[in-house]
Amino acid sequence: MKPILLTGASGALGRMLARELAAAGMTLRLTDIAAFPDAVPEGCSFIRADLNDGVTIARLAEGCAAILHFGGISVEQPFEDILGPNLRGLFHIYEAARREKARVVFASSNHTIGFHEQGQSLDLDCQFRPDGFYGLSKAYGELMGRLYWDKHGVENVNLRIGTCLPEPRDARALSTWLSYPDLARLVRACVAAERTGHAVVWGASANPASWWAKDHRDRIGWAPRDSAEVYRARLEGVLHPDEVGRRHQGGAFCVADYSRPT
Ligand code: 15L
Repeated sequence: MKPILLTGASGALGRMLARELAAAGMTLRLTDIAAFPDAVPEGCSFIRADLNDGVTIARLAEGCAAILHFGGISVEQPFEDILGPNLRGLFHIYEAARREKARVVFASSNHTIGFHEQGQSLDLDCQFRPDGFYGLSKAYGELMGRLYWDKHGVENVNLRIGTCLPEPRDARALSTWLSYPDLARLVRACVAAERTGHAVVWGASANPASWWAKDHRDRIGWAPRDSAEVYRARLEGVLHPDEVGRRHQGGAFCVADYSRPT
């Protein structure tokens, strides 16, 4: 079985995926700009690398069946900080995938659509409404996937991840929460799927309060099993202090540097 490259391996989701996917029998090549803080799972390797370094990324991807791209900046930051890891880095990932005929599983984000209002139901083809430079970089990533599928036949699954934490922490997450086990099963399904083409899947558990509807999950063969609803009593009063954060799906990310006159 060919190895799988996992970028962003030292982050919270990367560490969880490294553990779960290795336990499921995958041979992983782990990479991150930061050191890997855990013991490297048996049969796997870790190499420190910067996504800006296309030569190293190409070498890391050699012989891989898939690239699970969880690397890059994962929160709102100034444009200049996002540019290298999230835009140039993504180009290196896709060029490597093209060379290796590998599938890309991309950790996109709900912040691609963050300025849609809470309560509004969205399908996968809704308009991008990024809520910052981070969300904009994720929309760019999804479109990069569109381009490389249409032009080069590189398969890719774009996971529009909501709030992926061990437990939801506020009222917004009753709609956006994705449990760790649901994410691990989703990523395994993305690797195992026969054919994906260019696909978009909302990365959320089976939350009855979800704002997200149609996507390509049937093509991947995944259905979430967990639900944030069991936390409702504790969380429904935990609202963002700012009206802009309460009104929009992206929550706190919409508030950062917000200066639109009322
Ligand atoms: C994300 O994309 C972020 O990486 C994460 O830190 C959370 O804030 C999450 O979205 C969210 O929207 O809750």
